[in-house]
Amino acid sequence: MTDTLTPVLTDTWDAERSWALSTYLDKGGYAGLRNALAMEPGAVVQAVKDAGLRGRGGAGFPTGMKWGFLPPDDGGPRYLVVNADESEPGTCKDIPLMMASPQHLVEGIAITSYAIGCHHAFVYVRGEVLHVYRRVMNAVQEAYDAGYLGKDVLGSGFDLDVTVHAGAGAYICGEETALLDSLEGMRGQPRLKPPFPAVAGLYARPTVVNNVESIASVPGILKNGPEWFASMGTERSQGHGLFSLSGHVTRPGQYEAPLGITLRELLDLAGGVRAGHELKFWTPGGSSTPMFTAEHLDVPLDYESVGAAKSMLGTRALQIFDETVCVVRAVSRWTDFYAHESCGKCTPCREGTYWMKQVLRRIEAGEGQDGDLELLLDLCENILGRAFCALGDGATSPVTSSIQLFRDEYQAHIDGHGCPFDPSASALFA
Ligand code: L3W
Repeated sequence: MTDTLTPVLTDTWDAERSWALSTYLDKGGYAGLRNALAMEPGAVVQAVKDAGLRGRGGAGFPTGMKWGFLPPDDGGPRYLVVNADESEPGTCKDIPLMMASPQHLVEGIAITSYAIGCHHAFVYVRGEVLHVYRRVMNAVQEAYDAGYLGKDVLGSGFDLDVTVHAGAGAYICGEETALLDSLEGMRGQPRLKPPFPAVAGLYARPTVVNNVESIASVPGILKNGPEWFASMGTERSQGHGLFSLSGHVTRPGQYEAPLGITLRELLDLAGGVRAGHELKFWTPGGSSTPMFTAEHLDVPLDYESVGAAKSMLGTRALQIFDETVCVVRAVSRWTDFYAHESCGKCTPCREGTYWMKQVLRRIEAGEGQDGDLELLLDLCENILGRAFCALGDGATSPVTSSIQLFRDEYQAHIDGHGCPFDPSASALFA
């Protein structure tokens, strides 16, 4: 386990059987659910609003407010769907969380479902990670056996069933409406919004879609109170979060810390950039967030400060690249990913990511032409804000930000008819 400043979601990760219900109960697990069941559902929603919890899946939308968007109960079903389709390049927090301590998520599902009046919740797990799917299934079964799920949860009269569903392995299914289509058995493609899922979601019924870490953060709020949660972080980005350090860092892994921590502080915990090397560029929240350089080491990692520095906090996926990495090569690999994962529904994303890939590939291969950088920026301009969902916008971030920060390096590939870097020195992009 890595160092952690706020051991909440990571509190059992060092235990031998960290994932077991008994380990979770030893740490006071399910006290939040007991507290919640003694409250009115509306008061539980209010507690999450007061805590200031914001969505941990990338967008940072206020969680309690999202729950509050559900229309009044009309007697029909309403659903909670947990987005566990983690697949953004660099993003690696929900999968470790579900592997190490899935009961945080299961308790969060029970509390959230009670708060919003849901009797059937779903967890949509990324298709490729069978071990995670099994681990969450096992955790759900343990919770059923102990009376935390099923009929008459803890004698409260509240009934809740949980279905764990494995997707088929498509990045687009992390987009909430494509996820709902996939869960309904259709090909996963984004739906037009509005209506938002809160109004017409799964099977056209009111649905809350939340990220794994968002839901896993709910038990702590109900156990310790909203003030406890709000006392961590910054004024408008409250609470704790998982920061995932990967790439050229001495001790990569998950660092749980208050929002507003800086990369410089996180690197102190993680042993710094790999020995003998220096930071060249990094992503604050996965490949879809505009990249930063060493100049941004002291930017507080909260929604407002990262936004003010012209990027996004996203999923706090801090990918660290040292001076051995060719930025063109890195961006080219990410663009391959977006082109491959584009669902094809809208023209700007389908065609734009394809052409960005072609142009980046030729620059990388030493066949770049004068005007290629303008062409890339023009392609980005024609995708940004014109694509059907956030995937298209996200695909432009690494391209535009890297040209802005490393234009000379791109130009050197074009003028020198090749890549000046030795790929084996970085040992990251084979
Ligand atoms: C009801 C309204 N609900 C907004 C809800 C909406 C959604 C949430 C946020 O993308 C970002 C993306 C990735 N009534 C509402 C309303 N909502 N207005 O609020 O919505 P939105 O559209 O701002 O974001 P999103 O579509 O959820 C998420 C970025 O996160 N990201 C994520 C990467 C990771 C993955 C992955 O690994 N699966 O996706 C990283 O930066 O690019 O910009 O629930 O319904 N009036």
